[in-house]
Amino acid sequence: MVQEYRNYIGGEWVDAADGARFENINPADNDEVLGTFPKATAEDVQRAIATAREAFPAWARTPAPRRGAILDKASEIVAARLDEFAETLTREEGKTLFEARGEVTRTRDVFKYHSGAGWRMTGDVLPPTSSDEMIYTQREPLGVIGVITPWNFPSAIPAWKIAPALVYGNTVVFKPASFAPHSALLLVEALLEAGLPPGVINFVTGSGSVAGEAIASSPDVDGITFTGSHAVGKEIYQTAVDHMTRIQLEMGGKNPLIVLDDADLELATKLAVIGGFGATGQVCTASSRVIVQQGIAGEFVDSLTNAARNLVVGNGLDKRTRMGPAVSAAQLQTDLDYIKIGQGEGAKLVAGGDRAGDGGYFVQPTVFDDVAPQMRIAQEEIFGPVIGVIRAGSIDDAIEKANDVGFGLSAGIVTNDLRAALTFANNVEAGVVKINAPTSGIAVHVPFGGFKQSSANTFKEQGEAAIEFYTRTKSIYLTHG
Ligand code: UN1
Repeated sequence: MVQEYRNYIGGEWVDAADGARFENINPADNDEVLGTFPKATAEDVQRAIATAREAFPAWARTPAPRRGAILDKASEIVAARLDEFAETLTREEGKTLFEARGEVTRTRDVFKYHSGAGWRMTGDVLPPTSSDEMIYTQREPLGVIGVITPWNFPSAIPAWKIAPALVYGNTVVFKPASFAPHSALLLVEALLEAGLPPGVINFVTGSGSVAGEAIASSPDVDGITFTGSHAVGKEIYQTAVDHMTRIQLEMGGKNPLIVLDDADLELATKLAVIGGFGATGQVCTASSRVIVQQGIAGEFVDSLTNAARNLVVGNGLDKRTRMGPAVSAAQLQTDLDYIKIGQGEGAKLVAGGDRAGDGGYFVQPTVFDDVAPQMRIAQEEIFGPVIGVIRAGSIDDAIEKANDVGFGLSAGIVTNDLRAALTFANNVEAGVVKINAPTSGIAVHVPFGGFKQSSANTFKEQGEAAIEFYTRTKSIYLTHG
């Protein structure tokens, strides 16, 4: 009997209004149905929003440190259930158990970090303009926040949106991606067990076109935070503008890793493998382009090719596995389509290029050499384990090529030349810069967000920057003369 999970609306666990459900499938073993989840209707989502609105005044009045204490408790619950959360994540999303444990550890840390933000919700006292005046500012929560999240980090991304939303006094309507709803449900369970009052969080699963759209088009939602594809992000933005809803969008990337002639070959290879094939390339900070200086290019391509061929692809629960499957049949098809496109464009396939193994959506770690900057595989986000190597001359040429895309999320360089590293850091168009480190992997206390088409360029998330999106500032002039 397949387990039937429910949504959480208005403090109750409920089915969709019309009873419709969808299946959660294991991408590494397509015969395994992990459970079914409600396909929320627009009406269900509207009820979730109404409940969040009702719960808002009392939650906003709860002292911020007390709100933070609930997150602190939730962090401890995540820590205690880490193995279970990680295994659930691997089963539904496909990443290796090692990667899943890393992600759930991040969730634990995000809750812990933001729990302290309750003590730091400060304002300013400003100089008076007359002798009988006092001027100060205070932070207030925005209201109801719609949280729409992707499947690739189904635990950490919702955590880093929901934790600041709650600690700053907002209530939440949370719509996770349909390919990994169980990890999302576990987060909601942890928060409720930690003592979050009913109605403060509402959990609705279902399609983006119905449930996501109901959030984006609602006049009763005060802020929407979204991570996902550029196409969907743009639709949400266009819909939300009708009500001037505050918006934060984190979208795609086509992140470059530059390898200079002086780079340590072993390090450069390792960073390309982590950045390009980590989580099966399904990371918006993935190194999908490696821009290599001519002097080291031959050696580097050999080394990367070798590493790609030796990477063990399989079920993420198996300890030998270094790369799991694509998340879905559609993502696998996209990966294979782009591999064909790359071949058609004249790039040189040097590793992978095909499906791997049976029973799941496995694809080989793939490397193209001789990629030209304007090819589609060098411009469009594939979201799979496909690295395109672009050869460059000088450092300036490498930086120019790095910037020659519509996206600007993350960018890395491998070099021991301090001057080159700083020239890169100052001139690359990206919100995150990594020197001798993988383009993917970010710290919980550091502002995160992209430039150009990678973001709405409105608000950063994570760290102390999160307060800007999740609160509004009131300026108070008090005359006491
Ligand atoms: C990371 O690089 O550790 O969806 C996180 C994504 C990004 C998060 C990347 N928003 O892949």
